[in-house]
Amino acid sequence: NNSDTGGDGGDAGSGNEPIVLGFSQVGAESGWRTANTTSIKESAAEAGIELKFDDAQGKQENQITAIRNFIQQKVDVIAFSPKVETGFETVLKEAKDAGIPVILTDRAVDTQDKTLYKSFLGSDFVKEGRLSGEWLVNEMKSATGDVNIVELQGTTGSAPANDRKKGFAEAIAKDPKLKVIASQSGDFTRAGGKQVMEQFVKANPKIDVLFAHNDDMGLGALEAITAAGKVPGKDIKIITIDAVKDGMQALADGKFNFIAECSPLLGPQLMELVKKVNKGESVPARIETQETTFTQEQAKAALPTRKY
Ligand code: GYE
Repeated sequence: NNSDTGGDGGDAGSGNEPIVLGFSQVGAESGWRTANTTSIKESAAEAGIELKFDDAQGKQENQITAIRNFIQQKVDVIAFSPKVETGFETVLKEAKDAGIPVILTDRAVDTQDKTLYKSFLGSDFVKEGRLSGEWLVNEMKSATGDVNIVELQGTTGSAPANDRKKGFAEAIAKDPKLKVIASQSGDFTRAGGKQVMEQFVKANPKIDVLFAHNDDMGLGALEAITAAGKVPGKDIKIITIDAVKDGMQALADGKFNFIAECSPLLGPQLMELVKKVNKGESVPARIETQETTFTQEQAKAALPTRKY
């Protein structure tokens, strides 16, 4: 356990004192993020864990400050969803030196030293990109001529943007007529998706497919596509990732064509991990979220019971 930190909460979890968890959230950029925040807050309350929640409002420096504050407050466990993959090494070392275990949720960091965190709980983003690409390869198997694809990337430098791009590129490489003609970040937001898609449709007379790294950017892009006189889901096929309610609705309505699911409901598994690392028990270094994919028909069937 971490009772050697010398903090007042050093015996947390052993008696009446609740475990104190410091959680640094990236921001509130998407429907996914909102559902993720709700899941974490609700699960902490259910598990009897005292949550210190910080919203970094999309800024890495705010996340670093929040983590430093958690260290100073001598919380029992720190968890966070790192905005980008690089630049967290120093603050992770500070947590380790203070004897406070860290759990990564949702997004990974790119560090050599794997002892800087106890576990990484989240999705396989490369797989999400690959499943999206594989669907497209099959969908376009009898198409003739070039298939022009535009890509709306997530936040630059984030694990989901890097990995989804990679997985998609690998899958579509199997069919040389599938060509990514433009690829740019829309920062995982609706406004970003709309703005970048406006530029895409202006610059490219023939766009057959949009691959958006999340539902929100795809939803923003719908407006740009319609404004350009094209029919989303028909003239331009749309693939997204997440499967939040608004995305699933667009899929059921025939405006999107395919979604690879990315579950934001990480709270319950995170609280289990928090309890274990607080007791000093060993935990798996990597815990992968279970996910599926949705076609338009599958979205229609799933929507009535979809929780977020
Ligand atoms: O796909 C996107 C959100 O990190 C998995 O971040 C998460 C991504 C999610 O803004 O909608």
